[in-house]
Amino acid sequence: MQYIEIERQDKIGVIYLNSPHNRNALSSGLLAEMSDALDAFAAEERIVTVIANKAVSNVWSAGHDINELESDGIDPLHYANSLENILRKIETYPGVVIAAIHGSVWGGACDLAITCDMIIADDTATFAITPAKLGIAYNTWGVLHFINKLPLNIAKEMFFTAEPISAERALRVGLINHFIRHENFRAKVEEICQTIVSRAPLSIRLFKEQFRTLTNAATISPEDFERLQELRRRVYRSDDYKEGINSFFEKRKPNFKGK
Ligand code: YXS
Repeated sequence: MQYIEIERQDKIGVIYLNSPHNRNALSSGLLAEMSDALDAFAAEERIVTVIANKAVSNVWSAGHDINELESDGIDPLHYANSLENILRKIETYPGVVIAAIHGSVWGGACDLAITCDMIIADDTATFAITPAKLGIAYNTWGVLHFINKLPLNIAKEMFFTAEPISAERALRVGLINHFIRHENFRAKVEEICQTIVSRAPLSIRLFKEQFRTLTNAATISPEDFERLQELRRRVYRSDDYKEGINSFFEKRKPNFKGK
């Protein structure tokens, strides 16, 4: 594999993000390999899958691969986007998916981490959701992930400021399950995995599906859905979105004009 490494330990599967040249950016190539690994672990009935990064990197993932963000008037986060596909695959995985976070987490990778069933982070971890930095029209399903996981004011602060929050604060606000000093991190992840492996797998798979179905039960009218889509369309067709993308590659601050 070119972008990830995988390990198998009895009923546990481990996916290591391993694309250091672009800080584990969630490229379609990396996401395709992650998707195949999740399919293989599900077929092998691995009741726990861990998504981690090699400790050598101080970035868990830099988020969606910005090179692959469409900016020609097409929705960059449409339903069939490879990141959206992997989020749905994590949500429907027949077992527990744990994000083991060492280093910083950015943008769509933050959505991926909170879509996992649990997050265990060490003292180097930070979390940022960054569409406002790039002028991106985040998708409505993605916003719902943060509403389901966080107090509304915290979710709003993260989206409006696009600033990272520390692991300590992430624990206080309930974004992560455990905040572990780096030296004890691997042992804690292993301990939690082994506890889950020791429980009844059929019950675990039932709970996973019950949580997913009930969590996604938010209803909005078709008219409201279309209205939000139109608001998103105005953003992803804006000059600001193009400015956000260009500023990243030109390594300069964006100059947003609100149009
Ligand atoms: O210049 P080279 O070729 O060496 O490449 C650089 C970066 O361009 C590349 N890289 C990325 N490439 C594609 N997509 C990315 N998201 C991305 N991030 C980084 O990796 C090489 C090393 O980057 P550099 O020099 O900045 O590394 P660093 O260690 O100084 O800083 C690490 C980061 C992660 C703090 C920094 O790279 C960074 O701020 N990256 C962008 C984080 C971000 O804003 N991600 C959001 C992506 S868009 C997304 O996820 C959603 C759609 S949304 O924004 O809506 O949430």
